[in-house]
Amino acid sequence: MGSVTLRYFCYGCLFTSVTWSLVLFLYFTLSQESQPFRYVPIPGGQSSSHQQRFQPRFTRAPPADLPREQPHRPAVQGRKPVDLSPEMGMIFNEQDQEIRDMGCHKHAFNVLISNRLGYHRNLPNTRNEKCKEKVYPLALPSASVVICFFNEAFSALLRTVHSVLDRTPAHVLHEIILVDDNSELVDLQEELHVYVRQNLPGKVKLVRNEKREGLIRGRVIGASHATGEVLVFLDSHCEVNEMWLQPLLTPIKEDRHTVVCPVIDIISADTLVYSPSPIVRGGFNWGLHFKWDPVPLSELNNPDGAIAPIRSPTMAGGLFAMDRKYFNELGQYDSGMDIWGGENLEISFRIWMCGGQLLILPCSRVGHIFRKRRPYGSPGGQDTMAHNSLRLAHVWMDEYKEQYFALRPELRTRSYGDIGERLAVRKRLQCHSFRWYLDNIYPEMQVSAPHNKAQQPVFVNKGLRRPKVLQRGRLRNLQVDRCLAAQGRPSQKGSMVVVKACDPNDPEQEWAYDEEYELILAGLLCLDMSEIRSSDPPRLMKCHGSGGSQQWTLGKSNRLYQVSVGQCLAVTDPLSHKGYVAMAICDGSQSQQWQLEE
Ligand code: LR7
Ligand code: MN
Repeated sequence: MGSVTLRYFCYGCLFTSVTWSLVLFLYFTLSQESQPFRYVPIPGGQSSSHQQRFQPRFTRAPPADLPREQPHRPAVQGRKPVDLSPEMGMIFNEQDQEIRDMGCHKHAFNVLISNRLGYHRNLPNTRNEKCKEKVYPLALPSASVVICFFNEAFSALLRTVHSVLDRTPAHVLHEIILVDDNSELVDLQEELHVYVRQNLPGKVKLVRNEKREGLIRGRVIGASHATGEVLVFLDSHCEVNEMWLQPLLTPIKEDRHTVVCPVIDIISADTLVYSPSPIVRGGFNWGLHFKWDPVPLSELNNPDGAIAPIRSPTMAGGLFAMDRKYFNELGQYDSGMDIWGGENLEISFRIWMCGGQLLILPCSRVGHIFRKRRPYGSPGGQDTMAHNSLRLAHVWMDEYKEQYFALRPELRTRSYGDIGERLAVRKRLQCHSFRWYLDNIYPEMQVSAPHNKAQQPVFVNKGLRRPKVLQRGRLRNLQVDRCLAAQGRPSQKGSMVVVKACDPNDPEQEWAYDEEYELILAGLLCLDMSEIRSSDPPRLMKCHGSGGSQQWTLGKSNRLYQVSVGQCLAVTDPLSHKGYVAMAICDGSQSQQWQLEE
C-alpha cells in the first residue's frame, strides 16, 4: 500500500469521504483476487440508552521477544488463515456502512470486519516456543465453559463459541453454557436459539435471564447450571488459541485451590487483528481499578523462565478457570454487586486472603476484543463500579479502605446495601487480613501513611526538600517529532498537555525528571494522571510527592509508563495538528516513543 496508511476508527466512528474515495480507488486498482467475504448481517435492534466511557485497562510492553509464527496446526479445510488486509473493513454499499456504524454504536468494535471473519479463523501462535515442549496429563478434569453476554454482536459471540469447540479436546470439554443476560436485541435472541438448535446440539446450552442481572450474578447463574469439574469463564468476544485449556487445567488438577488465568492477547476493536500480549501480572490502584504490572524478577527467577506460572495479586476478571466446588466453597461472587465492575478485585482478594492462589499461565493464550468504551450502561444508570467497589472495600480491605476514600471522599457516606452474608463468608473461611495480603502478595503496592480511620490519610509532606532531578530536557515524541508542552500556560493547574513544535530555547518545554519519578514542567507543575477517572487525559497538577498518579517511568524502551493506571503516554492522532495525547495500552508503537533530550 506504499506510503498510504489506511486506518480504521471504530471509536468515534470516523471515516471521511476523502478516505473512502482513496480506499476504493486503491482497492479496485490493487486487489483483484480478494475472496468473497462470509457475511452475517445483524439487523438493528434497540440500543442501550446509557453509553459509558471507559478506559481499556491494559498495559503492553513491546512484544519484541514473542514469536509471531504461523499456527502449527494445518489450516482446517475452508478456514484459510485470515488475511486481515485493509480491505477487510472496506465499505461497498450503504448496508456495509450501516453495519459498521450500528456496530460501532451498539458494540464499540468493528462489527463489519467481525461479520466478514465468520465464526472460524486461524490465529497467530503467540505462545513462547518452549511451551511446545511442555507435556500435560491426558487425564484432566472436565471443563464447563461459562460465557455471559448482554447484547453481544452475533458473529463475535459465535466466534468465541466456535474457537472453544475448534481448539479444545472433546474429552476435556464437558459443555459450554451461554448465559443471555436478558439481551434487548430481539434478533440476537432468535437467531441464537435457531443457530444453537441447528448447529450446536449437544455440548452448548443456552440459558436466558428473565431480567438483566449483570455479569456477576450472570456468572453465578451460569455456574449453577454447570456440571463439569472445572468452571472456565470467558467474555463473549474472545477467541481461544491453540492448547489454551490444558495449561489451565493442569495446575487445578494438582491443587484445587489454585485459580488460573491465561495470558490475554489483544484483538483490536478497530481491525480485529489478533496480536500477542507480553507477560504481565495483575495489580490494582487505590481508585480500585485493575491494572497490569511488570512481573517482578523474583517471579521470573526459576528454571522454567518465561513459561512458568506467575503468581498474580489480582485478575482482570473475565477469563479464568477454577474448580467448580471450590468456586462454591469460596463464596461464588457477591450477589449484591450489580452489572459490571469490582468483582475481579473482590474474587482476587478473596482467593489470596482465604487460602487459595491465583496464577497466570504463560502457555495459555486467549484473545479478547479490547474496546475503548463500554457500549452499555446499567438499567437505572447507576455507577455500578462505585457501588461494587464500596462493597468490596467494606468487606475485604479493613483499615486500608481509607486509601480508597482518600481518593473518593464522596463515597465515604454512600450506602452500599447489606454485606452481612459476605462478612460471614470471610469469617467462615477464616481469611487473612488485608494487611497480610499487601505484605505477602502485593508488597509493591504503595501505601500513603499514616492512615487513620477518622481522617483522610495525610500524604507525606516533603516540606522544602525537593527530590533530586535526574534528567532535564524536552520530551520529544519520535513519531511526530514534536515536544510535550502545556496546552495553555505551564503554570495553569489542570492544564492538559499536547505536543508542539520543539523549541530548544523555550523554557516552557523543559521537563525535569526526578528521583521520585515525577515529571515537572518548567519547574512548576507535575504531570498527573487521575486514578479516579482513568479515561481522562493526563494534566498538570501541583506536585504531591506521593508517587501514584504522578509516578512515571521513562525506560530504555522510550516509553513513558504511568504506574497508577498501568498505561503508556501516546500521541492520539499523529496526523492532526491539535497534538492531543492520551494514555493507551502500551504496545511499543512509535506513537508511544518519547525521548528526554537535553
Ligand atoms: O450487564 C451485563 N451483562 C453481561 O452479561 C454486562 C456485561 N455482560 C457480559 C458482556 O457481554 C461480556 O461478555 O459480561 C462480559 C464482560 O463485560 P465487558 O466485556 O463489557 O467487560 P470488560 O471486558 O470491559 O471488563 C473486564 O472487567 C469486568 C469487570 O466487571 C469483567 O470482569 C470482565 O469480564 C472483564 N474482562 C476481562 O477481564 C477481559 C480482559 C480485559 C482486561 C484487562
Ligand atoms: Mn470484555
